[in-house]
Amino acid sequence: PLTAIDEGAVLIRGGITRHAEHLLSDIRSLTAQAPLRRLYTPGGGLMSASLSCCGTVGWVSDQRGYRYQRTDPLSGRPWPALPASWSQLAAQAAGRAGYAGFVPNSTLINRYGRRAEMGLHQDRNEGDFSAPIVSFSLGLACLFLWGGSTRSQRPRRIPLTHGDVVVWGGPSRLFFHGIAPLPDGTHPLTGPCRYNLTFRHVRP
Ligand code: MD5
Ligand code: FE
Repeated sequence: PLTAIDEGAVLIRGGITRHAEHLLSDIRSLTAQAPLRRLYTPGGGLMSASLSCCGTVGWVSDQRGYRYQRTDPLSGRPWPALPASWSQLAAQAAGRAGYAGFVPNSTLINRYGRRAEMGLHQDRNEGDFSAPIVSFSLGLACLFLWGGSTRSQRPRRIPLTHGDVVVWGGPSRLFFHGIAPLPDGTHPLTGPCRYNLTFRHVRP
């Protein structure tokens, strides 16, 4: 079932439910190579969600700013490769949403534990805004905050649950968005947390 949530943004409820175990087992092996870690914002705040990456580049935040880079700052080594099955699932979701030919070269793995959240922000370090971003939700449900093109627009609250896929492209690509503090709970496959995978095409 496809739902348009905005211009260029499509929600596919349960789009990856049948791949959840496989995705979670890949997450375990990828984060054994590049551990989940909490990052500092350039302003000095500690983010409440933990992050890891795979692909030819990964997203990094520190005192120097936000950027994509080829190596994991924790190890100095390249990020783990983006699994071919992940690229395939992301491309398939993008295709269903009307974005043919999506080839991700980076995936951010976000882990939200108890009360973790993500403040309203835009994703603008990718350099290529013609490509959509594809998002997979796993584990505990959350409230997604969907703003507009300006920070001052009051965000809509959209529940995202285990197995949901969202594709953000076109006019929605640079909209403000965030995640409300994760409610308490446990999920049979992830325990007390939510994982979010975002597939991106980053211009080198
Ligand atoms: C999450 N992740 O569920 C959220 C929301 C992130 C992030 O925001 O940057 O890792 S996934 C929704 C999303 C992600 C990227 C871009 C857009 C929406 N968008 O262009 O609207 O962990
Ligand atoms: Fe984002």
